[in-house]
Amino acid sequence: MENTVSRIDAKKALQAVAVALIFIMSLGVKATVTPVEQHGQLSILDGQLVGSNSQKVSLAGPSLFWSNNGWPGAKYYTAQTVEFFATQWNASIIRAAMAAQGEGSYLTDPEDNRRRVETVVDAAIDNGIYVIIDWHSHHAEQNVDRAVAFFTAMAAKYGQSPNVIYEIYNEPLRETDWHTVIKPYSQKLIAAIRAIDSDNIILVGTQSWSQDVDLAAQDPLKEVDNIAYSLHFYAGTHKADLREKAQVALDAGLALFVSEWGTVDATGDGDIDRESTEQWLEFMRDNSLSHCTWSVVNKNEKSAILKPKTVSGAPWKQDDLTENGLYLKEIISQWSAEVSIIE
Ligand code: IDC
Repeated sequence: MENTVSRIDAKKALQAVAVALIFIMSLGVKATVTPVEQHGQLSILDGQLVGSNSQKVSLAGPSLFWSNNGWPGAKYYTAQTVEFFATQWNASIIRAAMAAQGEGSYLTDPEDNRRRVETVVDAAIDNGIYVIIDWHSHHAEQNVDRAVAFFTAMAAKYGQSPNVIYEIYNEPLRETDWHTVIKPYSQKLIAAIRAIDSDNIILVGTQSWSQDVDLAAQDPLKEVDNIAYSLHFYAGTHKADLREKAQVALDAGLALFVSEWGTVDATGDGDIDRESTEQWLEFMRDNSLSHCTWSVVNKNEKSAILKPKTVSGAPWKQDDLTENGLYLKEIISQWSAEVSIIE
């Protein structure tokens, strides 16, 4: 009798050890396989973002706010912010929206803004996630030489790193013509980057605040590899008609990348439109699009992820997050699991 009991106990103990071991190993696997270790060098294959094994990749994460000196987003360009989103939100990408217009931007204060971007890029590399270096401007064609010099420096410093994605023009305005202004600007920037970095992804902004991807499809860039076109939407304002434009571009074989989107109106404010957001999420899942959402800031506007009272740095508690922050956390933290189930 005693023997039976001790055999059962021993078996139970062994089982418990095995479960504990599997649990510890799974923690180890999770902690060691980062998104960049998993996907490696990204490229565009037949209009789709893929990893080094040619598997489809769909990344998700937040966009930082404008980086201007003195603006409310600048204080969040820290290593702690990047680590927070990588580890607490399971983000596979983060976007540094480097201000390239107006007071306190890279145009007036290049060292401060470049330092902020580099802090974020270095932290993304440390955390094994992808990072977008975005020239956040609505008038990039007015400062082509500055943009060329900046991206040349970024390519020289980070071109060897698979983590880095270049976004050369956030949002050209509606009146900024694709054919005669944006396309030639993009060709110059792409040539400057490709002179140093032969393969990292380059995101090209499109006419009308990066919405007219259908216009780009009529006259795409030729003889350049690993280019994706930016598609931006704000769910409260943009609905099925913008998805139709996106579908035209996808059908024409363009790779699209949602480098910025919001759950609210295009103003960055207004109510969260969950119904429209869910439709957009389905569209992005179906087409395996990658996306970054607006934005990491504590400004008093509905798209802000942090409450106005949240002035300290990361890590943040649930109570520091706005309604939008909580919703986006749910979306981003589940994204890679959802996408892999679909595939
Ligand atoms: C908005 C900010 C807002 C700021 C404004 C300045 O949310 O606080 O006053 O910029 O221009 C974009 C832009 C992004 C905008 C965002 C919301 O890329 O810079 O941020 N938006 O309007 N495109 C569509 C919407």
